[in-house]
Amino acid sequence: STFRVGVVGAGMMGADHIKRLTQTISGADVSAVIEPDAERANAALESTRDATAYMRVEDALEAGAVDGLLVATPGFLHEPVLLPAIEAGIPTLCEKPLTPDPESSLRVLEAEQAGGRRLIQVGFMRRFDPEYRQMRQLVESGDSGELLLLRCAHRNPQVPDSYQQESLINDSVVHEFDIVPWLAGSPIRSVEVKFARRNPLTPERLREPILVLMELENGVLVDLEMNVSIQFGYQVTTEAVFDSGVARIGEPAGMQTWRSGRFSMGEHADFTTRFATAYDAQVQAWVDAARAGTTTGPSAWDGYRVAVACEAGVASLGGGGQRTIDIPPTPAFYA
Ligand code: ISE
Repeated sequence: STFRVGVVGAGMMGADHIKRLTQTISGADVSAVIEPDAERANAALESTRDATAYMRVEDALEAGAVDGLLVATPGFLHEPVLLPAIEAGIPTLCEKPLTPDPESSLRVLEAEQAGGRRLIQVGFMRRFDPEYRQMRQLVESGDSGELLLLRCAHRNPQVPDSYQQESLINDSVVHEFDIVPWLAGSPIRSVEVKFARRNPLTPERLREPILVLMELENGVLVDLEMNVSIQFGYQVTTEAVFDSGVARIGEPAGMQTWRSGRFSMGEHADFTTRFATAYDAQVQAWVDAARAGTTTGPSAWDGYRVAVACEAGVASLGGGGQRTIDIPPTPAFYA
């Protein structure tokens, strides 16, 4: 039978997921849209087959209207949705971050463990991107030798008014805090933020681009250029330096054009197209696992690890210099 999904939050991400669940994902359908804003809720309902709108997640749970929840509200609204979902034993795909700080992430972990089984997948979709997966395989295979360095760039053309200085870490670098240890097979030991010369096109309230330096437990050194006012397009690249070779992902792909003395290729304008394949694969993997009664992908523990890294990153961004990161060993429940 069809897996009935309640989508919580019908903003940009929620609307994108509703479209994906309705048109692309097999074995699932949107049965509920949980969104207090009537205008957004109605717009979202129009792109579903026959979903019902609810004001609060508790209402959808009590009505027995959902088999799974996809949470696409801002991070500070995740905990009040995750706790009742866990209580009701409902598998949940939660957009990043799990929650905005380590303390609230711990509360979610404790509730999940008390419930006795894993229910949460965190939306670190890069793990489902084909090129990231290839690079991870290359690292694991040892075909190019030992990994020494990762040189990352995360570039946005511009950011919305709601984006604040700390969003550089909590909204954007949050992705690298998940994917870098996953690629390199080693946790982050320290983080340090440096400021580049300020981009004159950066909004008044922000100071960027920044360079984020990470040292991993296994000695791999990582530098990340985080840049959110670069205008030309959306670009997320990684170069891996091995003892006897390099590998690159995230480069422009597709048709090449020669015209009027110029050579060009297309570039992405935002993350919905850059990571479209990753989002599709992520949501399909979540649905398949939930229907089989299991979980897959990044866990709530991964969400907690990243929240700890973000706290250190924000401290360094605020002038705290190099910060060490201490993460307790992974509990057996999440191993
Ligand atoms: C946004 O929230 C995302 O998740 C994007 O992947 C990232 O590139 C952007 O910087 C964030 O604001």
